[in-house]
Amino acid sequence: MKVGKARAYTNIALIKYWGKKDDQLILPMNSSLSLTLDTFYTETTVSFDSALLKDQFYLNDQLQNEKQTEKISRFLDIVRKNNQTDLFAHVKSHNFVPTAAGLASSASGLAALAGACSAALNLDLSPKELSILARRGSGSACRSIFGGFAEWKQGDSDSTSYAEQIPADSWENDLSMLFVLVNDAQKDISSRDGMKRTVETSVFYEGWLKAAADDLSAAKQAIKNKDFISLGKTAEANALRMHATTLGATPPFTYWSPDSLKVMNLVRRARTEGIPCYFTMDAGPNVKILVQRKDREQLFQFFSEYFDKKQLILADSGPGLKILSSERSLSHD
Ligand code: 2P0
Repeated sequence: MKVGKARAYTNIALIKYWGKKDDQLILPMNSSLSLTLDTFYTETTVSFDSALLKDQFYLNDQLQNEKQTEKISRFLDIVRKNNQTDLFAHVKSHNFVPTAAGLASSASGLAALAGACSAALNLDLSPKELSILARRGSGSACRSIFGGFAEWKQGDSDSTSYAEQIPADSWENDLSMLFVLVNDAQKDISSRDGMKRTVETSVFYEGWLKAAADDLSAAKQAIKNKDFISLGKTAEANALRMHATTLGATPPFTYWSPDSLKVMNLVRRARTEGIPCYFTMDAGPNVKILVQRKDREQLFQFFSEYFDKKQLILADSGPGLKILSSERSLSHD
């Protein structure tokens, strides 16, 4: 039996990944930039075992059905093919999220799985190689190999599309995010389906690509200058541009709920009241608010007047992938 264990933290994109140019290899249409956070993470143990007749996937101690296991098995197939093994695996994942609010992230999940596979098979992969491997499971996972700021350079092939840490002289430790978990009655459109429909049909997609390239340059410059206002403004504009593309798709769709709009307006009001903060949103109705760490409690108080405290979660900048053990070091777990 070959066993490996790893932990990866989720990341939130400040410049969004939205669209693929290769669905199979998961090559993105644009480069993206993220902040890894410390509050939400996944721990995964992989055991490649000759006694198994198929892959088994347990999430939070629940055996997952065939459909839920499919994404994991497809990823394991890539690992098996790359490493000339035909062993099936037992995969045990725990998502650590403060509430059962549907914040389970494919970014932390697939990054942890890539790390655990690398540990189990003693692959000795570099961070760049781990990022490439994680990308094959889920695009955003390639950024969770790194702590702090990461840039996923889109590249144009399997070996040239990977994330790198953006050195920021520890400025990332001055930043926090407030998650506002809002209710949503709508049926989910997965990010995978949403971005595909947008690339194929949105009349706004070309504009998105042009803006995303400019936004990325502006965000990198803001990080270099440690300019919070500039980074926040750029991230907020970029999120709005991404979400605008969904309205130009056929059929049109949106991830926003009435409460998402309420949070966006409150963020604008918080700014006028002297708390610099900026929102971003992903493929769902929850809103994430970028704020300087020194202001995070004040922002929490501001929002607790409008939302239940259970709907509010603060996160700080988080670390990169941690390999927790491999076959020979299980006792160090
Ligand atoms: C991001 N999102 O940059 C963007 C913004 C959602 C909106 O990456 O198909 O789960 O597995 O590559 O990584 C979510 O998409 O999609 C995502 P796949 P993934 O964070």
